[in-house]
Amino acid sequence: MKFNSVCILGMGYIGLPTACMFTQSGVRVLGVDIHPEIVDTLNRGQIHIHEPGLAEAVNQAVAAGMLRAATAPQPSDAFIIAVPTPFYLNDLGEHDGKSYKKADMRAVESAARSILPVLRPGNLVVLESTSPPRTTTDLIRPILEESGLKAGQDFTLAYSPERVLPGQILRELVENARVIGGIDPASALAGADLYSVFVRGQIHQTDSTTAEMVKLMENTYRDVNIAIANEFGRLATRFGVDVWEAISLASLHPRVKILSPGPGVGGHCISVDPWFLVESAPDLAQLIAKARAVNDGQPHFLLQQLRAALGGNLAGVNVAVLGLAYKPDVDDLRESPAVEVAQLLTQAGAHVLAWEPYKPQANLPGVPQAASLQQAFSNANVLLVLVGHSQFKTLQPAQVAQDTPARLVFDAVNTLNAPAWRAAHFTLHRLGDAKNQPG
Ligand code: SAJ
Repeated sequence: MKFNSVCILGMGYIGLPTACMFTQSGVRVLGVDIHPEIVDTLNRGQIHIHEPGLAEAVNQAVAAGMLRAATAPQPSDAFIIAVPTPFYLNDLGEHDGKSYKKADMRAVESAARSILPVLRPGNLVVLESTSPPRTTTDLIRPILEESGLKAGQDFTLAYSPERVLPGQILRELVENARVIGGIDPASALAGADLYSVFVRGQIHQTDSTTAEMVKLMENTYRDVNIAIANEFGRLATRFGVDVWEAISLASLHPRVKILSPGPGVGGHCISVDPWFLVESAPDLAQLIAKARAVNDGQPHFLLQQLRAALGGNLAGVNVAVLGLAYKPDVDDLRESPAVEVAQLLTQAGAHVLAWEPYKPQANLPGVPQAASLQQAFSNANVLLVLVGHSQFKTLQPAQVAQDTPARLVFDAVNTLNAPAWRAAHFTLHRLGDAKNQPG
């Protein structure tokens, strides 16, 4: 099947780079976004998000007349839905008296509905947004069939998850293996034809529900593995063990690779996607729900450990919080456990001054930010490292000792060179290390 034009709904971290990939292979793209200011920015050849290489790609695509943006879809050969699926923050599902977070499918639903007036026989529709199992068949299909056209007969319909890592999206979109699940084999084939326009990795065809599960399984697998690392950290604390030493020794086993404990799991994927399985089958997804609870509880565990290191009291302590991002060397604060730790500290009466090199002015409630690392250091009683940013790894402890009155350091991500900091007369605590406890 040949595609001359594609309409992509949702001009975010996935939709916009995907649009550029199509245009570079000669396919015209209409990028749809409900926010008029995003549409205007794109039509000027500019971008509203940060991703290496994207600004140039959009500029070229718009200048060449291959990419246009609009607030509503227009007739095209194929439609790709790439809008966000967050979860409801307050409206929780329930099972057995327990509360669960629920996926917010409103953006996906209204994107699908907006295609109705322009859906034509012979079209392909692909959902890329991370979604609970059976969304393509049970939610998208009935909406699209309100057009009077029949899926699998008049148009093809598929699900294809994105698996790219922020910071490397343009490369990974092309190189990563791609899974395309159709509501029938013809739909999977049409999807494979569409993505083979720019994908150089292998394209695997399957059914749509399997493809939905694959994406959720990938991120759930990682979440559960991080949860066990966090639980090992808690156990090590109980038994007087250094979890970092124990993890490196256990990982010498040829079939064992243990991830790292930390302040918790953040970002918009791994801390969210497991809930899509839990909400769909709470009676079955018990380990997954438990892993979420362990990871969500990690900021509280960290606070308890810090309190103990400070001799039992957080009130009135000046804490220099180093790092707010959800992981090293990104500017993304979404669902970041570091932000939660900072807020919990403020609630506990500590005076927080946070330094986030990638977002010095985030304006978060309960998280006063320093204008510089030096300012965060200047009046601190304790330095709390929450993210393994390169800037923190390369700190020189002898220099820091001159910049701060603090002599207590708590490293929640094992990113500092502990012997060097101790040699510079800092009292260094590490999350999950009860073996090398100072004092
Ligand atoms: N984390 C730990 N310990 C570890 C590893 C990570 O505490 O050993 C924490 C990180 O600090 C962070 C969170 O987990 O807070 C998630 O970080 P990550 O690097 O594991 O994942 P993301 O969210 O940046 O990207 C993931 C990727 N999925 C997998 O690795 C299975 C990526 O391929 C997906 O495209 C992306 O989710 C997504 O969009 O779903």
